[in-house]
Amino acid sequence: MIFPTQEERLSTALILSFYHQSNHKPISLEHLEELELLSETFGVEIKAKEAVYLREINSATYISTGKLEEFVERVKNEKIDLVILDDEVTPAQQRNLETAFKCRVLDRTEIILGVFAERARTREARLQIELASKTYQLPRLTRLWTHLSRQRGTGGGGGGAYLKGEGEKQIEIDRRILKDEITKIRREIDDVTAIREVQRRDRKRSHIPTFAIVGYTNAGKSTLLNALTGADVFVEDKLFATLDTTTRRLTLGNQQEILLVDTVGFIRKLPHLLVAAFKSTLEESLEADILLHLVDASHPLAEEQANTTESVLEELGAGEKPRIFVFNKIDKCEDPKKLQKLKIEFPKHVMISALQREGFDDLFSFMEQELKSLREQGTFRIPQSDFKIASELMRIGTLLKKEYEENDVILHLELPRSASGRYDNYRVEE
Ligand SMILES: Nc1nc2c(ncn2[C@@H]2O[C@H](COP(=O)(O)OP(=O)(O)OP(=O)(O)O)[C@@H](O)[C@H]2O)c(=O)[nH]1
Ligand SMILES: [Mg+2]
Repeated sequence: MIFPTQEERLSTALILSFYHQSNHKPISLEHLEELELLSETFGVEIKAKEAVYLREINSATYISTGKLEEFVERVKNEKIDLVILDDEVTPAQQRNLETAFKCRVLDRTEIILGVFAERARTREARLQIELASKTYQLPRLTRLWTHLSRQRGTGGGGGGAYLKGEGEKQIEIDRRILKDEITKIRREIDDVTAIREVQRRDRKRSHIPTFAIVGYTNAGKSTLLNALTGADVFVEDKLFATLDTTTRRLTLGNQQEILLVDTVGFIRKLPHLLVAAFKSTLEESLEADILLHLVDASHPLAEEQANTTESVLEELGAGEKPRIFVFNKIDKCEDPKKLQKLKIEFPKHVMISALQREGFDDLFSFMEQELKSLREQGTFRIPQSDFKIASELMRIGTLLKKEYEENDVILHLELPRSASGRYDNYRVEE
């Protein structure tokens, strides 16, 4: 894994967010706060932070010259050894900034990649993240701090982190090493994916309808799963507490059994390179019948977070999946106007507090309703010669009653509306 390196972990950091219109300062401050949480999860100590107004972007250094001088001074005086930016900058800008600051500069993407690298559990997720990290690193190899052999601890210890005058030749070698590694990881991913595909095809599709809890990181997804099912998923007031999926059974008020899946959270400006990694982790939830989109309604940026989640879902091909918006943390919603706006924007919603276990009855009846609209009951008469159809129906539906008449079998089932049309030839009126 390329980063975070041990040195970066022990760093003290200056974190900066940016806004380009003077009235966007409050939003920028919220983004700064999120970056702070992310950076802390990454493992660095925050020494200074600022939301910076940039009238225009300096093409060489991103930050305007005057501002940059100011921050360079601060970095020097406060003995800061890492600068973290909320915006993504070009490899050249990053290089120039590192030269100016005389310390390492990381952007948000690298921080997110680092957090994921640390927390991913499954082999596929690890490989995907490694691929993303290395692909990200490739155009940035000319930077001062990326000499590979040093990071692997084989480059003869000692010496400061400041590698002045690394030869072009070394960079060329590093680039080749990296490219080889990328090819190798790609191949490994292909292998893992192939195995998973086979497993998926073999996996007997469960008759039990599945709900996936999706939503922005820290919305309270794991808290909800735990509260509803008595599961014991790790909950933390940190970003990306969950990176794996957990599935539990749950019985709704009408005795309907369902499966509930907890998933990794989403985040704004999710690095594109990580979408593939997300996809593999999210596969189970993308196969769910219904999504519970959990929103931290008490968060100042609740609306932005909900929209971010929606666009990532779309990117993952789940834009059309039926969903219920679940407004969580209703116990600490202080701004009724904001809540009202959220309600108008997402009319199909229910309000809960996962922590205080409030609103669960409403949530259950919403879930029951939604499920009903997706499934229907039907009776099918199938001749013995079409035995395969009967077993197919029993696999995709829930069998309510089975009878035999002469050589036919009569099945009463509840099954997904999306599938039932295919069997119209066998359907009988009751
Ligand atoms: N006040 C309040 N806090 C809540 C509620 N639900 C969850 N929290 C808190 O929100 C924080 C995040 O909860 P998690 O359940 O870890 O959130 P998550 O969505 O699983 O987060 P990630 O796994 O990081 O994406 C924790 O500190 C919870 O105690 C709620 O209804 N009210
Ligand atoms: Mg979680």
